Amino acid sequence: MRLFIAINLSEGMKAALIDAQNEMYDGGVRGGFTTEENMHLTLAFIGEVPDAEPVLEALAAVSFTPFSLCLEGLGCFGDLWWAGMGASPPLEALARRIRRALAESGIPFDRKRFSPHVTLIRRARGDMPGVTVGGAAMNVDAFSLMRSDRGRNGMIYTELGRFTAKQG
Ligand code: 2AM
Repeated sequence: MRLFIAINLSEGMKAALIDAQNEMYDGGVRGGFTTEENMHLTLAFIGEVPDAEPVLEALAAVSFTPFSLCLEGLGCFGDLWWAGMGASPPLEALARRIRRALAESGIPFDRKRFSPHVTLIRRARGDMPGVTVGGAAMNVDAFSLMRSDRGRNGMIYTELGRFTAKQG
C-alpha cells in the first residue's frame, strides 16, 4: 500500500480553495482539479510499504500542541498548481518531528525538503489568472496517516490513523 502523512483541511479552508479553483476555471484554466475531499497538506510521503502497523506505531510517539495555519498565495511546480501556507514554525516543527520518528523507526520516506502546499490542479493548462487566496485559517489539532489508491475516477485517499495534539 502507498502511504503518506497529511493534515486534512477544515471545511472553511477547503471552501476557500474551491472558490480559487472556480475562479481559475472561469479564467480558462483546464487540468485535473483536486476534488474537495482530496484536498490535504502533505507532511511526509512514505510510498509503498507492505504493512501500515509500524508506521502507526512510529506516529503514535509524535507529540505536538495545536497551532493555526493560514492560506497564503498560489504557486506552481511546473504544471502542478498549488496554494501555499504562510510561514509557520509549528508546522515546520511538526513535519520535522514526524520525519524524525519515521527515521528512528527505520521507515523510509521521501527526503525532499518540506515545502508546504495544497495541490489544486495537476497538468494545468492556461495562464494563471489574477486569483488571490489568502486569509482562510484553520486550527490544526491532528494529523493523519493516509493510504492512496488509484480509483476509476482519480485518487482515493483513506485515513488509516488520526493522531491528535496534546493541549499545551
Ligand atoms: P503533490 O500533491 O505535490 O503531488 C499523495 O501523493 C500526496 O503525497 C500528495 O500530496 C503528493 O504531493 C505527496 N507527495 C510528496 N512526495 C511525493 C512523491 N515522491 N510521490 C508522490 N507523491 C508525493
